[in-house]
Amino acid sequence: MSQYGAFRDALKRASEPCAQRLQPMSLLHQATFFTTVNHLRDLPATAVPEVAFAGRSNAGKSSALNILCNQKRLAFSSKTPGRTQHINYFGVANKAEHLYGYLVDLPGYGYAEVGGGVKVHWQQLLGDYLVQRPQLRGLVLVMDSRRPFTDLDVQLIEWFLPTGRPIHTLLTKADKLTRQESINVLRSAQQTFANYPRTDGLPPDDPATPPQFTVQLFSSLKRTGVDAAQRQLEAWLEIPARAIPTK
Ligand SMILES: Nc1nc2c(ncn2[C@@H]2O[C@H](COP(=O)(O)OP(=O)(O)OP(=O)(O)O)[C@@H](O)[C@H]2O)c(=O)[nH]1
Ligand SMILES: [Mg+2]
Repeated sequence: MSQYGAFRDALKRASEPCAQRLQPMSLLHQATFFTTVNHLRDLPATAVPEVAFAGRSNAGKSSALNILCNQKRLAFSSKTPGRTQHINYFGVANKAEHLYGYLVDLPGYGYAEVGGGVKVHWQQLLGDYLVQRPQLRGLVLVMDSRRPFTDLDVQLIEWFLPTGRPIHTLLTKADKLTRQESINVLRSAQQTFANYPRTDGLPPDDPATPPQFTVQLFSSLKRTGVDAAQRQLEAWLEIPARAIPTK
């Protein structure tokens, strides 16, 4: 671009109304810990939207939350499976303290070492939360891209389907796959979801209807897929649109 062209573009940008000069940074970066819940009766009595992260123990839920919120230790991530044993709430608000909603880190399932009583308690807590929480706008299903759709993942999907709410799947630890393996696992996951019927009452064959099930590759280590996942969360929490980042 000529010097004059760059100058003219800068002038044009400066004369745009503020609302059009959107921030590329996600409001999710401002997320803060809100509360930990150990019993359904203690769930916050708020009406704001919630987005829950569910998946097998060790799949990378807490790590994904930390990366999406650009914070090192917002949610506890650990090499020890079964680390998140309660429901943890993180609030997303703007500078004017308008609360858009909560991100909810759920206890992982399928961790064999946890003793009977405790396991039953948190699997029940998880299931009841997912099916009974009217504020829940969508589910982020976190699956290790090397082992997606284990029996418990499928059980969770089938259990959640009758709620009619959308599922966005993160195929995590994509840094451990080759490029070809990533392509294959993404395609195969999309095909698996295409076999599920729509349950949200929207017309299945209308191109204008947004899909109920979406899938993407993700790596907390390499920060792959962060922008796409943030945009899905922002849409569910009804956070105003922001600019497409310039590379
Ligand atoms: N290579 C790689 N490792 C990851 C990634 N995401 C998470 N991990 C590792 O996987 C382990 C489990 O991550 P967590 O985020 O604690 O998993 P979780 O799903 O919250 O586990 P629970 O709380 O037990 O349900 C940790 O050792 C992380 O460092 C990733 O994208 N790439
Ligand atoms: Mg965790």
